[in-house]
Amino acid sequence: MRRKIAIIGGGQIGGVLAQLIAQKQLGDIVLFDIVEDMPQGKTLDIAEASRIDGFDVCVKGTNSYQDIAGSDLVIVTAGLPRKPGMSRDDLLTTNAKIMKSVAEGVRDNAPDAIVIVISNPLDVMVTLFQKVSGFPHHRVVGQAGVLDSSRFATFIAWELGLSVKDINAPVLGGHGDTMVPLLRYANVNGLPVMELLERKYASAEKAKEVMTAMVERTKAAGGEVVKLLKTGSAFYSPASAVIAMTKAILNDEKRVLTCSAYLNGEFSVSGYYVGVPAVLGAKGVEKVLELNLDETEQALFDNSVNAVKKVVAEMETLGF
Ligand code: TXD
Repeated sequence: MRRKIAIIGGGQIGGVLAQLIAQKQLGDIVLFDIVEDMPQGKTLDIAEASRIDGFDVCVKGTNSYQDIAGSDLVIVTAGLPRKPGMSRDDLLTTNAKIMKSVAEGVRDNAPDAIVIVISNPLDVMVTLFQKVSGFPHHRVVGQAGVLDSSRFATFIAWELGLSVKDINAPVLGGHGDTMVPLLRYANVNGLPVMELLERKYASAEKAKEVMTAMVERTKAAGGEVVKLLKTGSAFYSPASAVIAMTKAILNDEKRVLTCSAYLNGEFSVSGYYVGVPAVLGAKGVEKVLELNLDETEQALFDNSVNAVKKVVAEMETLGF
């Protein structure tokens, strides 16, 4: 039987996602938005490429939550993006209102779905979706780490002149300015990136300087794109990141991907969604994999968790 995938929010990310899902034939698609006609227009446009791209899936645009009934997977992209000068946390008030209504719509119409949330501020929006929907924690997950890690890997590939395919560069923590790129774990098919940098520059000091610049660029990478686009935020790469998670879930791949997952004591955190390595399969988040963090890394991770906690508390004082 074909899978059914609902995308809530048919804006920049939602549109690219619908096209990628169709081209990859991952399932039938329902694109929902509150804006009248827009999701219908985008899906018509995508469907009319089916003969050219050779895909057979149904692509439907809608303004009615009833159309998402029976979805195996729901991807939530609804919410405003940043403008230049804004932090992700500045989106809290507006996007919390949107997320609450989305969670109610999904809860009432697709109660058995696994849900990937992508709207910002990410970890807090995942928290809110789970709270309002009442879905089990393992069925609600956020996308951030796949993209943040890909950004870090891209900068390392450019620096070393090596294929990005061979680079693993985990980024943990909340999806904000405090995220934690793990330079000690960054490797090129097992070879530590730090060692390759030291060899390239014949200087431990210079290697550290170059790595620090890449870490800082990774942390600010979302803002770098916002500054260039001026009217919105990144959308191609976030959509690609969601595709990796979608495949892992729908094909029960057991991939280890960094995502915003609910922590129940792992990494010494309980009761919060934060970016950590997780096993994604048919049940959603099947396991959180812990890493040994040294003192500095744990301190950076704790700092990032505290930043998430602060915004969750702020959201609660707003009545959500
Ligand atoms: O890696 C990540 N997690 C992210 C997240 C990377 C980049 C951007 N990220 C965030 O995703 C961004 O900060 C936003 O919060 C979301 C969506 O970004 P996008 O660029 O797709 O924003 P758009 O183009 O403005 O699209 C949002 C759509 C738009 O069509 C609105 O009409 C719709 O959301 N919208 C709603 N849909 C359903 N229900 C409600 N209530 C609603 N309100 C607005």
